Amino acid sequence: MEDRPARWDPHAIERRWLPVWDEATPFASGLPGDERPRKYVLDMFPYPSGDLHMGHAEAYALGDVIARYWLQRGYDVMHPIGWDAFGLPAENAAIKRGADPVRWTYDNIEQQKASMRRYACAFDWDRVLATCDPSYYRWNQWLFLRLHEQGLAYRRPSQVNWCPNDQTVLANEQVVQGRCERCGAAVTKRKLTQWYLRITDYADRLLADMDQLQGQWPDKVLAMQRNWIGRSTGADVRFVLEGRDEPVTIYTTRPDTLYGATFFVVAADSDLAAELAAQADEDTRQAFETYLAEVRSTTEIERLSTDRPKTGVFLQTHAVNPVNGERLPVWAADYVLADYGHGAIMAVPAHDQRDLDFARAHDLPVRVVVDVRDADGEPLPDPARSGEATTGDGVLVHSGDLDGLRKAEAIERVSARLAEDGLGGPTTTYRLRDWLISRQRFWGTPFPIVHCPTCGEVRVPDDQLPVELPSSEGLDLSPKGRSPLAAATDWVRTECPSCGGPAERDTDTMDTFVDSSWYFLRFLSPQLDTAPFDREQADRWMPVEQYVGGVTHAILHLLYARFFTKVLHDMDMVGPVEPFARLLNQGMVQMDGSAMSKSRGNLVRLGEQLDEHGVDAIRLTMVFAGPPEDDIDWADLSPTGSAKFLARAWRLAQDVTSAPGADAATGSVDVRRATHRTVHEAGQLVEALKFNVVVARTMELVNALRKAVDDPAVGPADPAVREGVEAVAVLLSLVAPYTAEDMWAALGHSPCVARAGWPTVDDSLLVEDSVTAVVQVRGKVRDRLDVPKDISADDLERLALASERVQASIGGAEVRKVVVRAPSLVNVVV
Ligand code: ANZ
Ligand code: ZN
Repeated sequence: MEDRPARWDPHAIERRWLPVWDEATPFASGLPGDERPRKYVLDMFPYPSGDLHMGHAEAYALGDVIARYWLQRGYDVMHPIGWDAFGLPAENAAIKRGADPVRWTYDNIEQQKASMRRYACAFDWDRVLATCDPSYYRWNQWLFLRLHEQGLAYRRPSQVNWCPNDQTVLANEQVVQGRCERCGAAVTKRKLTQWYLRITDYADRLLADMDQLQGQWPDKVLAMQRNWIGRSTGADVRFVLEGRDEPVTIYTTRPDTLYGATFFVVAADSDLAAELAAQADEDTRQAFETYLAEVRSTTEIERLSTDRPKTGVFLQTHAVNPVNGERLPVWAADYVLADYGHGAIMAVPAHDQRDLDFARAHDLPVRVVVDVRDADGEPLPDPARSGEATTGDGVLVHSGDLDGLRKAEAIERVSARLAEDGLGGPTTTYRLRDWLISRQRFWGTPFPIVHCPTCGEVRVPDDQLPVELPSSEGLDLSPKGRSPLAAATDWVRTECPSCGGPAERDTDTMDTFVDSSWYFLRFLSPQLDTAPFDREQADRWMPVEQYVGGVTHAILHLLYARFFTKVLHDMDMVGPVEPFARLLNQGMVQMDGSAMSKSRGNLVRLGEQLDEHGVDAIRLTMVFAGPPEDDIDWADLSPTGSAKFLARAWRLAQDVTSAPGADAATGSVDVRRATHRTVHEAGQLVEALKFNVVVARTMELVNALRKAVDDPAVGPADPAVREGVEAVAVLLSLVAPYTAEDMWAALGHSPCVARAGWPTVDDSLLVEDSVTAVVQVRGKVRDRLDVPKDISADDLERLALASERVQASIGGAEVRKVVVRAPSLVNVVV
């Protein structure tokens, strides 16, 4: 017999079980011949920026509960991990410290991997991938070529968001309140030729397919996706501009207000504004140029804000209202955006607040065309005087034959008529823009495109993939406004795949969101070298059953992954149109009320916490802290308390004296009830993602079992106690795997407890067989009776009337009626 330690020593049991698990690989998945049903559980893969931090510790503890649960329930669970390994930090480390981005990245990956192993993450270590590996990004390039063939990837010159500090292009999504998401520098605009993916072609499906996610993803995330796509329905209307052959189209959500248009506005930074200004007189041109320079330095957020003074320049020309022939002065202004709708609007100051502010600032007329009333039926004050535009529903006035119609009817009528007359018609607009994927950086996937002076843009043939990055040695990676790859002249100079003549490689690299848009598919067959992933495996595993990750990725990553999945579906490469069936956004780990950061000085180091309290206590603390989606504050938590609980649970396993396999049915029924109820409820709670409650229930069971062991009437030899402690070991295996494994061994079992199997629940032990019946006399409660749950009304009435207390309160009075609601209530009327 092996010597058992006298107390729970977290570090000793960590040392003891890690090598055993390395051998046993309990989380290997998708092995040939495995016929268990499958589940794909996925944690968002990390960026290898350094060692793991408290945020990772929380996320992986939560993901593990789910993966380990389904494994116990008898599923073949795929729970892979990889690294989102391209991106700026590696490159910045290279610039600052001369580090090789390749070395820097792989060193960090090794460090994180070692920490994940120690943290006992239930990952399938045979599926690991890193996106910076040529064997991965080769398939980024392959997918890009397929998109390019379909016209879904294209290049065009455009005004792009430019970070003057990082010297790179930013997607709209990466501009937060006018500033670079990474470095905080004020973002400016620049004209560059860039690669785009045509995600706008999928706008409608990205919206419609959200029906499948309703109730499975957090509502908040669905709302954010919806807003980002920003579907708006209205009408296009064509206006003739004096002195211009081509009419100009505007987009409006309120075609019913056409008769109320009193001026016309074009976005100051649009081509149309420049064209109209060029035709105006010298003074106007001057004024326009000055104004445009100001506008260029204003962010989109500022431009759209309602409480800014409304500035603009009159362009000395007029637009003709197609419904009544009125001449509307044309202005250039910044509150109209060049890239929404058509970059031009009809202004209806009576019914649009921004138009009204502009009209009042520039003395333009205001004409009410919808009679809007308040709740009492009184007309709202005249916008021209009140300064408040009336935007609600009402009846049309001053609007020709629309007069008397309500808003919705008028919208329909005008839209239809515009379409008949070839002047526009109903249309739908989106806020979503095509996805800009060019980056002028080194550490990313090179575009598999060659620019040839004769053939133009030529795709690199599939059999020449991957186009590998050159070595960074000797390259100046510091930002210069063009890609550092351009300086790798030997790499850039190549042969045109089409004509064989001299040509140049594209020197941009892809946004790393491309890498993460399909990595969940690569996990299915990470070594495959004939395709990005295996269709058969995709059929077997997709969609991901449960995705776990931070709410910071609520919009972009999820939108792009959804987009890629739809494209791959259309290419017949994957069945489902949505990649992630369920989504859990874990909360943030904070310290003293704010996000942990070095500069704030409130950083809690995971390694130190693990050294002090042990892995299991930290994992348990993370899971027990609250509902997984809530933020947690480390300052409020008690890893010491968690450790104490684990020691108590562990001690129980040491105390059990019955032999493995003892027949629990011969043991204490009360103990068995507690065990079976806890296991039953724990299963439901895990599936409802209420992991903290699972821990609470497990704690209750541990307390009950401790009482039973210490109770001479039950004692450590009772087989029901063994059954209970074994159940605790399995429940704890979801959260505190080392302690659970050690308990399992103490109970006489061999590893791994992770694969022990979920205890079978005996339903008969779940039945509550007695309930409390309340007996009232004259409306007052006089007694409470413990009665069988299925007692009949007659029996209950007899029992109630037999009660001494009930008899005492009836006294001599005559019983007029007895109302019985079995099994819980008896009402005696006297
Ligand atoms: C006339 C009108 C009358 C409007 C009225 C509103 C109320 P959403 O709902 O967000 O899609 N608009 C159109 N293009 C614009 C641009 N490029 N920049 C700024 N504003 C633009 O907004 C559509 C409405 O925003 C459109 O309907 C247009 O103003 C304005 F009583 O047209 B509306
Ligand atoms: Zn060529």
